[in-house]
Amino acid sequence: MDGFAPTPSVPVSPASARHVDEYRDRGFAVVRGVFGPEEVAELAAAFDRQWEAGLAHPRNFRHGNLMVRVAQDPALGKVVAMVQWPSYGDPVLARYRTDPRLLALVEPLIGRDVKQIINQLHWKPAGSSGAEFAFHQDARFRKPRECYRNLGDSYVQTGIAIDPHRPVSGAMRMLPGSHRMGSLDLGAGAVMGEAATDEALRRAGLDPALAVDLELEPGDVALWSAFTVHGSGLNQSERGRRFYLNGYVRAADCDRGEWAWRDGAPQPLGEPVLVHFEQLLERPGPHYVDV
Ligand SMILES: O=C(O)CCC(=O)C(=O)O
Repeated sequence: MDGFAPTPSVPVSPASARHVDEYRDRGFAVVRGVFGPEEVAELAAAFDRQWEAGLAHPRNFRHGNLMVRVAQDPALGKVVAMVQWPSYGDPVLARYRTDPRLLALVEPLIGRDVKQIINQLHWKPAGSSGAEFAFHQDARFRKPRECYRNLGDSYVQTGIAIDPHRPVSGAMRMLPGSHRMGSLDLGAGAVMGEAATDEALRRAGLDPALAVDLELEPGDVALWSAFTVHGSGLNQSERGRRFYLNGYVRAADCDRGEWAWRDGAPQPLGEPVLVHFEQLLERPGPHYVDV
């Protein structure tokens, strides 16, 4: 596979310096036009391949760290809600997970020795009445706790917009400044498939009026921290909303995850290592899962 030569240090441009300030100040940032239209089309085609492959499964499917979540959407019937770690089997998605432009965005925050603990595709098909995410902090899902140190500043989530993200298409909603509030009680229930309600924010002591819509164009990259409160609503537009998420962590602060860059050099995926699937070593083969 190409693209795995060591990457020279990417200088922090004024645009990326701005994203660092914004990220530290608000707990999230957007960098515009990181990927061009041809690259977005290449990623969109990869999403479509994963969708087709996912629909072939009657139930949730796991093979190693690859996890395909299929769901019965009340309006659309069977849909692929999300795929985790498609990059083991898809060279296009694998190439983007270690793209030097993503390193340039995260390096000022977490350095050049970086592991990856999220590699995930999200779909919100047009007309879906099930694809939504309750307000949450990603920190809740970084388990076992002792494997993740200094979560507040060692971990950066990124999302590449494949389609326009607008309030009407189920854009993310972010709570500026919530990244400084530590772990908040936003409930312990499911996040995927649950509504992002003002009530949940109020219960956690947050003012819903302060929530910000994260509007993205295809090719834009959003970044947010493990404690930034966020959620997203239904896609009520006429077009699907796809989002490619890659979550990175300073390697010294994490005992889990796949290497993404060592001293800035991209690291290909090989045999899967422990990320979130605790039975990886006992049950590495393909199987169906009831979640
Ligand atoms: O795709 C979305 O809108 C939600 C993403 C999200 O909340 C997450 O990955 O934590």
